[in-house]
Amino acid sequence: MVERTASIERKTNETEISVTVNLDSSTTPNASQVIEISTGIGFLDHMYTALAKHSGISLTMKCKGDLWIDDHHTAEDSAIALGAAFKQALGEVRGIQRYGTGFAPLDEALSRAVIDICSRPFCRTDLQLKREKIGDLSTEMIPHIFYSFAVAWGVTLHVDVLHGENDHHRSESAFKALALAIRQAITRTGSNDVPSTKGVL
Ligand SMILES: [Mn+2]
Repeated sequence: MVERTASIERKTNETEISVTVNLDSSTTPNASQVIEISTGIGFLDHMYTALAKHSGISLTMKCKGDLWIDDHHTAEDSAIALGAAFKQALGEVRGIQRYGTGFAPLDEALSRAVIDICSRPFCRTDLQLKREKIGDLSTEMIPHIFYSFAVAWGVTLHVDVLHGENDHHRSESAFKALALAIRQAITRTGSNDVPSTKGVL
């Protein structure tokens, strides 16, 4: 099987980003998962690292953004680039599970993510984060990251934090739940079937 990979370069006046993904690095014999993230925002690196690790992909991401303004462009554009990389790596939606559901606890926090790789960009989140920031990442950017990622990839995504007191835990469990949902949805079925009654996605 050919490994599903993509490289994305995205440059604007606000950010300069390179992303590479390999969706099959944890399922291909003798391959190893490589994760190297550098966005300049420590907590964002932590979230993308968790997302990559638990979705079973290799991910390298370098982002130089205008952090002297704030974290907005870096957080948004890195999510757009990551979504674009998934879209490019998958190509035509064929021979994959398509739907994925993930539940991930982190101590007292529990999150649920449901994804449909369907070319219908939509995102709804209910995270109820209370703090202004976690590290150097504004909490208002976290739902925006999920939104930007989902729209760039062209997936329907629902992410809910069901329980939790600690905002670091709530956020991290949400990213891990998304990772588990992605892992399931991109799993190859072994067929070449388009997983839709329409015959096309
Ligand atoms: Mn953590």
